[in-house]
Amino acid sequence: MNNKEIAEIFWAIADILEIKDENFFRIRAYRRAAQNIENIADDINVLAREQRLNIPGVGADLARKIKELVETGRLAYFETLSQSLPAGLLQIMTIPGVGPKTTKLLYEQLKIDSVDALEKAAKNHEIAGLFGLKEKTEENILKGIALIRQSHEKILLPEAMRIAGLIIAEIKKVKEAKQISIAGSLRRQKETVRDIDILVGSNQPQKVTDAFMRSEVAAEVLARGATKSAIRTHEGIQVDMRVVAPDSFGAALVYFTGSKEHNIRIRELAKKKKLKINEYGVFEEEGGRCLAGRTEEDVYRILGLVYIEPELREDTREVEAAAAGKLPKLIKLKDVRGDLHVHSHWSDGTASIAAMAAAAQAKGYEYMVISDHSQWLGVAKGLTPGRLAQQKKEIEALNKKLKNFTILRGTEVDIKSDGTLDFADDVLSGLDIVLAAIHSGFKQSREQITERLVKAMQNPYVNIIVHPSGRLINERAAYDFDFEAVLNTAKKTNTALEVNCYPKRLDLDDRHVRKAKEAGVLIALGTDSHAPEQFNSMCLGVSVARRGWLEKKDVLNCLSCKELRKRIKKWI
Ligand code: DGT
Ligand code: CA
Repeated sequence: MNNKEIAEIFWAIADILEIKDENFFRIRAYRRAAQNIENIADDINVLAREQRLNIPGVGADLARKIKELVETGRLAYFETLSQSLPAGLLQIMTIPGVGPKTTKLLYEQLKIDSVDALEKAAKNHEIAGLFGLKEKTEENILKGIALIRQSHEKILLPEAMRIAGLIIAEIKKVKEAKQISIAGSLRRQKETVRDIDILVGSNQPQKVTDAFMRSEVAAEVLARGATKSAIRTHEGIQVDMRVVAPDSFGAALVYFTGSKEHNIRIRELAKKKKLKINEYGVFEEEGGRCLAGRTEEDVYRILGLVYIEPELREDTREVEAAAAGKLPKLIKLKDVRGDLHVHSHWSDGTASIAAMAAAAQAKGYEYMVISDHSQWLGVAKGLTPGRLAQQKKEIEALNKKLKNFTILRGTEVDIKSDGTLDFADDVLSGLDIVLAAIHSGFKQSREQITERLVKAMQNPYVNIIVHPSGRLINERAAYDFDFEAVLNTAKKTNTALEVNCYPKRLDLDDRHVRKAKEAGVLIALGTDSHAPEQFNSMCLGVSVARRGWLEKKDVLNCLSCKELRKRIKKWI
């Protein structure tokens, strides 16, 4: 079981305990542990095996439960607890606005034990009148059910960025809006976000709020206050907007960008300096004089810190690094000089190599790697060695014509279920660069998958492992593998690991990336473009890289084409 699966069991336990009116502190303990298990980069299986389960919020009892889950894949306590409740009650609790108390009431009074039964009761107006529940509650329940059916999924970063862009364009038209920014997890560029947060600096909140409500993306107004309002978009996404005085904008931006944990950390720091920080500014504890507030830079400076980029504000040692002047100089999109993962219509891409090269050149790149699939992947029209040789002629002819741009000849060679590669070494040796990936056997054991990846990296021609964890956001969890072992081998064999920029992959994720950097393993950014417009997703990979603390020097494709060729030489 991976970290997420174990965390989900803890979340579920907390929900069940809440329905059962159990001790508040116990419930909170499970939620805290679940959150921390989700947030750590370390593989919980490794931690359990090595008796290193010193995760915040995980005491002896929870550690025993984690061990049981890791060793047996089951938890007797959870099974017994689940059986004590009808299964549908847990689903009912996920409906917005329906908490454990209402769930319990509906079950005890109306025997409602499933989302379907709840929908029926709300439609038949059986709920209004029940212990103070109103007709409005029925409406809200029906809306909530529609919402959870429509999107039980988290919002992907590019979708949230698109919607935020539309709203900001609308607010920009209001001349009284002096400063505008995204905030929250979106500004921190998390791979998925729960909602969109927008912050505006203005002395005329009314006018700004009007523009927000008028925006074409708004389907429904959820709240409208003097400085805080919220809408729901046609896609069912909630957007919160806050308007603050321009003099407080910087302090408010720090506060509403978060993360909550980062805010707590800087509040502690302020306290040590006898200062008070909140969304209005930084104040002297004695006397209350305001020392900073208009810009984020001012706020951090008064606290004795250099500016901390939003992507780093996760309370993962960034405050200490800022105090010591040791923050990384984060990679930027413009530092990227080529795309390392591109498909053409030779395999499952939609466009010719020439069209893909033109699109890459339009992005300002010096090179791209054509990495069409290998023969085993029949569904993707994988290339045989014969077709790969034909492709070579086309690429060589194009390279002769192209100015200031090089098409590197590569492959995305399949790592077969026994860990052997889909092309023989003499085929691989003729290429400029070799990408290797797993496309099957996701359910193999942890040992088998790890062995496959390790074996692939030990091949003298493999330069990059692409989408190393195999996850698809909202669809498929990563396969189980020993990331530490992969990092060790990557380091030893001079193999880079990819951050695949495809919005549903973003694989490796930010936490893995940080570990790779710490282990001295290079990261390769690849869009995995199958069509010219997909080159745009490089910015998502850059966001993951930034969240993983990467600098230009940590990323393979910040090198020039010449330097790249030199760097990828293997030494085993
Ligand atoms: P999300 O929306 O779950 O993807 O993540 P965030 O970080 O955008 O969370 P959200 O929307 O609940 O709140 C936005 C920011 O507001 C959050 O990052 C930090 C700040 N914030 C919210 N609630 C609290 C709080 O209770 N304490 C502190 N210190 N900050 C808070
Ligand atoms: Ca948010």
